Amino acid sequence: MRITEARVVVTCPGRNFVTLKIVTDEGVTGVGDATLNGRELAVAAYLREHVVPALIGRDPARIEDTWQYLYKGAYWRRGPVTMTAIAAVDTALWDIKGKVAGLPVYQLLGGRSRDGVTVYGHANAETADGVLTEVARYLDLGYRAVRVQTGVPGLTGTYGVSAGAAPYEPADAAVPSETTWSTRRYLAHVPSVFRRVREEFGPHVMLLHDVHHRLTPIEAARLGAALEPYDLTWMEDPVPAELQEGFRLIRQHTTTPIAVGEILTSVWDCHGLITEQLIDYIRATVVHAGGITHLRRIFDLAALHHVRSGSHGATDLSPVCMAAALHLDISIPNFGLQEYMSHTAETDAVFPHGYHFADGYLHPAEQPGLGVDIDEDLAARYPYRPASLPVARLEDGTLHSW
Ligand code: EZ4
Ligand code: CO
Repeated sequence: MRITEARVVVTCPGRNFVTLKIVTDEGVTGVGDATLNGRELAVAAYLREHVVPALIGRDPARIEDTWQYLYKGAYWRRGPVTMTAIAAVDTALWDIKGKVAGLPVYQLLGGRSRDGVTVYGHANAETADGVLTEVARYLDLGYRAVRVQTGVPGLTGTYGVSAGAAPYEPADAAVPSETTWSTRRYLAHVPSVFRRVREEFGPHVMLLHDVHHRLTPIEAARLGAALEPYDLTWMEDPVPAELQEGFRLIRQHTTTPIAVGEILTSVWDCHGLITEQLIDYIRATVVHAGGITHLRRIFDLAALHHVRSGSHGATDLSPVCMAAALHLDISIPNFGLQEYMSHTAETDAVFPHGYHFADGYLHPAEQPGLGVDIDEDLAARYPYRPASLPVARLEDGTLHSW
């Protein structure tokens, strides 16, 4: 079998997605997500100009060799654009291998290690009262784990909190919008929100919180300590992750578990965090960390060091990524949690998929391959719209960490 064509599809059914579709001479096809929020066209060009020409004529069965070829052959290693492009190829090749074998991809990865993939949903609201209503709504839907985010009194617009009832969509303007951030106001507010959520819902629901890289290590240490009475499952992205040593300081001061990794793209970006056991959950994803092949390598390293998976699953990760993530999640020994924000009906229609939610769990599709596809005719009806993530400034105008 040979690869005869690889198409890069850019579409915007409510938000932007980039998808690679690989076609073979025997008619078997595979799909891979290549979406990099706010930088979509950089990956599309990387694929079209530099990767697709090298794929034509290759044997799609050689997944590991193709990964090594694209990674080592580029000379320029790592980074989100490169790793997302490689991920798209890798994911599509696993899809093809599953279809050829007649098996869902998780069977190729060793089969099930659990019955379902525990997911967490997003309870967002401007106020603490509002977020109690949202948590109740998720619990009614069957969720066992809920991420809790609220606005901060005195600040207008907080990242991760939707304006209305719809799931929040942070890439909101062609040129980045600007928000204001105050660490003092934030730290003064968050513990009181979790006190109320625990009082209302008791000890059993798993609660999570995303700091979105906003604090310094000592500030994060203080927040972690302040949240200990409310028994969080994790505190996410407490500090920007470029400086892995920063996590050592947080670790010395709090037992609140730490999750990090949604912007990390390779095992070399997180090996210190993992091998020193500075984190509890690694949130790298199929689409941004080199595909199923490389993410499995990260998760295997994590398994040796008591670190569990907690993959990113916001709406900018397409149903193709989610399908791939679920095959890994169901098969690895050290699965922790999977983030899940359901997509809009328009997105679901462009990406028909076989995975489904039931009783707090997602279940991967049982059909051969990943169990997801892209309807290219429908996708063509939604042209790309430039959309960037916002930036945050301190009250005095200083550009803040992100
Ligand atoms: O900022 O998906 O945990 N989820 C998040 C998301 C990310 C966006 C970035 O593209 O932090 O909101
Ligand atoms: Co996050």
